[in-house]
Amino acid sequence: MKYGYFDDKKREYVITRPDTPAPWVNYLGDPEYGAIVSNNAGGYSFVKSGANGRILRYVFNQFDEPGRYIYLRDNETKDFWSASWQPVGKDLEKYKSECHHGTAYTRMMADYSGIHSEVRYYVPLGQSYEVWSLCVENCSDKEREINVTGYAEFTNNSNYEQDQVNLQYSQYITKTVFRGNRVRQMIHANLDRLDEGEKVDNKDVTNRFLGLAGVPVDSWCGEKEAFLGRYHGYGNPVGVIDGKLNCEGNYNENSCGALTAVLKLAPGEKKEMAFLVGMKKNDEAEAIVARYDQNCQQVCERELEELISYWHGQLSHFQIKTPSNEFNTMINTWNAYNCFMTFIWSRAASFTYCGLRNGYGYRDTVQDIQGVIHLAPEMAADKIRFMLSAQVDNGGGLPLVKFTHNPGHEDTPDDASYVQETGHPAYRADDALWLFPTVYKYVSETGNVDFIDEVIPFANKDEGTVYEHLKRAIQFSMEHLGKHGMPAGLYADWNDCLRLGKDGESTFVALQFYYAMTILKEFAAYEKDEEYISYLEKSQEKLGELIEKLCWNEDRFIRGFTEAGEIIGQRTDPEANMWLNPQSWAVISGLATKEQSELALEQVYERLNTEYGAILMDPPYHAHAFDGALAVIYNAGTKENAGIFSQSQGWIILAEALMGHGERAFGYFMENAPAAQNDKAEIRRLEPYCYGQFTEGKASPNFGRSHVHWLTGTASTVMVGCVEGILGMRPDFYGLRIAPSIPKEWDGFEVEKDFRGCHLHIKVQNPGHAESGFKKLTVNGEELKDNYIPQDKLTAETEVELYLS
Ligand code: IFM
Repeated sequence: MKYGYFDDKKREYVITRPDTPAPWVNYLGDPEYGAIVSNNAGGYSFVKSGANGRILRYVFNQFDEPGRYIYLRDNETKDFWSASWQPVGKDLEKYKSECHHGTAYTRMMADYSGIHSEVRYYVPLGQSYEVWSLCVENCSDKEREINVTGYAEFTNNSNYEQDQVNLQYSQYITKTVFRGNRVRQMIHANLDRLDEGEKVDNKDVTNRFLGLAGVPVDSWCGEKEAFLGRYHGYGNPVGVIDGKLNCEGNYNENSCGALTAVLKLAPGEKKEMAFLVGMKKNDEAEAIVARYDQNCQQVCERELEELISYWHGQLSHFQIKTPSNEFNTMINTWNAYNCFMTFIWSRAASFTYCGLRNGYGYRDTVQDIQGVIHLAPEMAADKIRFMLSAQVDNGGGLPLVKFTHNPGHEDTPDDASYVQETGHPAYRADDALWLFPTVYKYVSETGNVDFIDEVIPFANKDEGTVYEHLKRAIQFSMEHLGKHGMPAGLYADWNDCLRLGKDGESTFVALQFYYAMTILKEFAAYEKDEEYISYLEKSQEKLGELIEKLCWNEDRFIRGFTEAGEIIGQRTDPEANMWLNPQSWAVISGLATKEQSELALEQVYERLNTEYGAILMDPPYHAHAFDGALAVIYNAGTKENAGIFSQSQGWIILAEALMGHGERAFGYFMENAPAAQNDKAEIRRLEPYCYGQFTEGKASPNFGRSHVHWLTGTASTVMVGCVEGILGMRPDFYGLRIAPSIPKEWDGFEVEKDFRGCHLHIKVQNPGHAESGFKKLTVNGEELKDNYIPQDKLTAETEVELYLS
């Protein structure tokens, strides 16, 4: 079933049926002011932190309520509806609507009883408040009097938990008043006698507002229950039914902002206005509303244009044209925007994450960076610096990097204080190893090899060059080896549900470690660090031999060893005998021989692949889980217990592509690509334009249903799998290799890529319908000897033509 379509020109997803199987949401704003809005206007806003800066209330797991509601009422018939289908939920035979989610804005159009409305929700670029820009038009042939009411449900406390559960406190600190064209909410208003900067019990007055610009306010309300009315709900608030709000504020109940304007519209006439919401002092709020009051339409138009041109500009650095619309729309717009959102928000705020995690997960964040390197490498570099500054001087990563991170002064998992504050009791085996591909990708994208000489502090004390940081990460793994001499599993590896312990060993980490040494050898060569190169060569050879000897099991790589020496993931195990990640990573790391790679990938295809992607392992744990197999707590076919863990899909795409298997690589992409399931919304449920953390596997009765939208490592790994793998864009320190792996049926494809200050027009031709390979490459008409373009061949506008066959 289909609920909408992609408008690729405008980079919008257009929802044509509002009764979607789940809230389909969009992200507005930036780290200063975040806002999430669903296709039915459900959602919330926050300043800096979803947990501690929450302005608008949203009740999780509760049918997408409340939200940024705009009600319309015909004062003659007393009939009312909303600018989004919900919350009033009119009969869809009579109520026609569209919701356009774009890059950092959402537009909703509705037509009902001869009245057309269009609301545009956005956060102006660089500002920390939000705008609900509204146009109401009378399309009927008689004059109409229409009440417009904007409703914003404020939290009583900026802390999400306090607002939701500590009612004996949070209700008694909040009140609202009216100020000309605004409802002003104050929290801890009784502290208003304090001087600037003074605090009582660390608290001062917090101010929020809902303002209306462009039209005069006729009536207002500042208290939720008075607005809704007891035994009423968001779909039939008494304030809207009555046609006039009570003009009273809140004192010791739930605060809200509700403002009504009365519009008299001649036939064909339209009126523009804007509701404004934020957390601002009274005079700042007054100035904000005033800015929109005179030329509301022009101001909003200009701000939206700025926003669109900023985001479209970011996406323009890498654009493709292939025979697959699904692939184009994901790479050009939606996967890319998804990558930016995970890059910005990590796992902080969505309809699944409420923001209570008070920091960045180390591995998640270092992985997320990879998804934006080809689009915004310098933005990525800043985050890489930040993550390097969260590496402990022993080389390990801080499992959780606090939002208040203070490089050089942090405590670590070795300190009880860190454990108590973050809930992370120990180091994880993989965290710092993610730095290797991420730093390598940044340096290769930009050619800025000197980056590795930049000095960056460690999290707890001291500082070192990026090169030194990477060496310490190697040292960390070297100092945490298990019984056989492979990297220990520690508290977890990539798989949070696999606790192999300090003497157990992880094949995945061993493969990451092997790969890390390959990368570091390249940096060491640049540094002319001969002694270290020979150390890495010997260590890598030894590790390689161990992995070969201990982990290859006829046609697959095992998953590791428990502390007791039990093998995980061997062919004969009754459960979890085939794991996805060790197979893909054996290829990505460069460890597996060609024969092993072919065999292992074939096993993945036969044993793990499904129509919605490859499952993480099989069969699911049920009766034979070892102590550290935490995945058994999940229902079979769910998350790490044999779910289709979508992040791993990116790695299998990459592995197949590296082997030149274009058909398979693209097949894996399509199986789990949101856009490719646009007509299966009733099965997938999640938005068809963003990735989810996992899809229920074949052991689930809901096979194909997907969960945990937007903020997932899937966005970046699939992006890398597609850009480096399928499209074959593989820069290194000194140039760009182009080695696509594509479906045979493609005649070719085109890429527009900004690269090191030049613009590349890349045309790949495939007349012989190969799935990979190389026949000829020309750069600005000059034929080169293979598929590698050295940096000195690049010109401001570089024409590249590659023949695969
Ligand atoms: O790798 C982890 C990630 O850090 C958090 N979500 C689950 C993934 C797999 O366990």
